[in-house]
Amino acid sequence: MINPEMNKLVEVLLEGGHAAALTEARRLRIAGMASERIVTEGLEAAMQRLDDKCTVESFNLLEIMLVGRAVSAVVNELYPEGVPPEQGRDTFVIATLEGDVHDLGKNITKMVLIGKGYRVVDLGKDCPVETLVNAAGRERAHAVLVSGLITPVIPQVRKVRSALVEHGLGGIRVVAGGAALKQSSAEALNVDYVAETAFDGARYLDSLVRGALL
Ligand code: B12
Repeated sequence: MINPEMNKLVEVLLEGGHAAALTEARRLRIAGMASERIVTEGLEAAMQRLDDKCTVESFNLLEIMLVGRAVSAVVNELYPEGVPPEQGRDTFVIATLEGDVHDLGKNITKMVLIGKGYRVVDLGKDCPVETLVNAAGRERAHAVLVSGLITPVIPQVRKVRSALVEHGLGGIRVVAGGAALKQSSAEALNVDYVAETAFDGARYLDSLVRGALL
């Protein structure tokens, strides 16, 4: 059930209208609504609706990107300095690893997670495993997320867990996604989960957070 106060925001977000979403978020703030509630009850509700619409048979990339852009604009408006750690539900570090310059899927995953109220530290593309692991420690990440679109990046993905263990961060979950990785199993990639889509990955992370396994 969507909080009626959030109806307008959810509606304009799902239309991908980022200017209208910004106007509505500002109106809610001026009316005294806390940023955290706008994220958890407004943005998250919009992401849930989008998730329900996006099945394997019906997956509209442009629509997802437009909604994602609108969600990002609202998050930037609410938190110009980034979501503070104490307000984000949990922190995830995300990257496309060294050798791979594809980043559209990573960016969508980041937007979906931000829309659900998580704090996401984005290390970009072509990122060395060492940089990813250092950031996971520095940012006290609850999970490390890797996106991979080309097969040659698979050996890098396989290194992530052992690098985390070497840094004393072996308890951090590793989630993989992206066209080249979802053809492999979690076991073959040495990760905890391989996501079919950004929403599937978000559901997996939600289930860990709900079960307080992170
Ligand atoms: C766009 C594109 C490019 C763009 C990338 C632009 C950018 N900024 O990303 C450019 C032109 C730069 C490019 C370059 C190359 N590309 Co290219 N590219 C593509 C293309 C057409 C689409 C990829 C894409 O963005 N899909 C849309 C996104 C949204 O989908 P996605 O990443 O899977 O993400 C979804 C999920 O998987 C999930 N997800 C993604 N990551 C993660 C991570 C986590 C943690 C989670 C939970 C979920 C998740 O979220 C998304 C939404 O659900 C594909 C073909 C294809 N049909 O896939 C080839 C493709 C990936 N490219 C390919 C190749 C070979 C290359 C090049 C090597 C070409 C060359 N010879 O130079 C270079 C790569 C150079 C390098 N070192 O990386 C091959 C890879 C083959 C392979 N298996 O190795 C493909 C498959 C084309 C092909 N059929 O040959 N490419």
